[in-house]
Amino acid sequence: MADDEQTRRIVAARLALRERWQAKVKATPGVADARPLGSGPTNRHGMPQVPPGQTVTTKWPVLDLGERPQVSTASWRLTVDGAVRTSLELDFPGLLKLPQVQVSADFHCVTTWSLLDSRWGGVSLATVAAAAGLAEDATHVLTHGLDGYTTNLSLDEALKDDVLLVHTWNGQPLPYEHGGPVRVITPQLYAWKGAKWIGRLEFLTQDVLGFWEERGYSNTAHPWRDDRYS
Ligand SMILES: Nc1nc2c(c(=O)[nH]1)N[C@H]1C(S)=C(S)[C@@H](COP(=O)(O)O)O[C@H]1N2
Ligand SMILES: [Mo]
Repeated sequence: MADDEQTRRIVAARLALRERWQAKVKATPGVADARPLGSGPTNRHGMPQVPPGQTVTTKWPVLDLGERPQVSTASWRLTVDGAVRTSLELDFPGLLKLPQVQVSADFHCVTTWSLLDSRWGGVSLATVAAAAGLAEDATHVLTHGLDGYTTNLSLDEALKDDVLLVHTWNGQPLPYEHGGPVRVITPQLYAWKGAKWIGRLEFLTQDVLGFWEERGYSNTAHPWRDDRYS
C-alpha cells in the first residue's frame, strides 16, 4: 500500500490541502487559535453549528487511500494484541456477542465536510480492550485497517464511551465503502482517527504515529479546536 500510483495521487492531493490550510493559517493567525470546547452534550457541545471550518454534507462522501478490501462478515477477523494480558482474535459472531451500544454522533472529516446525526451501532472499543485486558503500561493503540491504513489514539481518547467498532449505520449494515463490515469511529476527533475495515487493535506502551499523523496531520485531531495539522 501507499506506493501505487493511485495512492500517490491521493496522498499528494491531501498534502496539497494541508499546505493551503497552513498558508491560510499564516495569513489569518486568528484561525489557529485554540477554542474552548464548549460544555453541551458530547460531540455537538450544545452548539447548533459545526466546528470551525466545517460545512454540513447530507451525502456521506467516501474517503480512503483508494484501496478497498472486500471483507465479508464470514471472513472478517479482528486481532487484539500488543500490550494486553491475552491476545484475542474476534470474528463477526464473536463481536455480536459482546455488549452492543448505539451512539448518535456527528462525523467530521478534516477535508472540511461534516455528516451530522448518524446513528452508529456497534461495540465500544473499551469493551474489546477489557476483553483482552490491558497491560498496566499500555498508553496508546495503533488501529490497523485491512487496506494497510493505520491511525493512532491515546488510551484517553480510545477508551471514551463513544469510540466504537461500528457494524451498523442508521439501522443498516455499514456499507463496505465506508469500512464495512466493521470500522472504528471517534466522534470527538476528526474522522481519519477511525480506521475503516478494522483488522487489528495493537495496544502500545508508547505512541506510534499512524499513516496521516506521520504525514503532518495533528496527533490530537480535535475538531472543536480546529486542530487539523501539526
Ligand atoms: N482503513 C482506512 N480507514 C480510513 C481511511 C483510509 O484510507 N483507510 N481514511 C480515513 C479518513 S481520512 C476519513 S475522513 C474517513 C472517511 O470515512 P468514509 O469514507 O466512510 O467517509 O475514514 C478514515 N479511515
Ligand atoms: Mo479525512
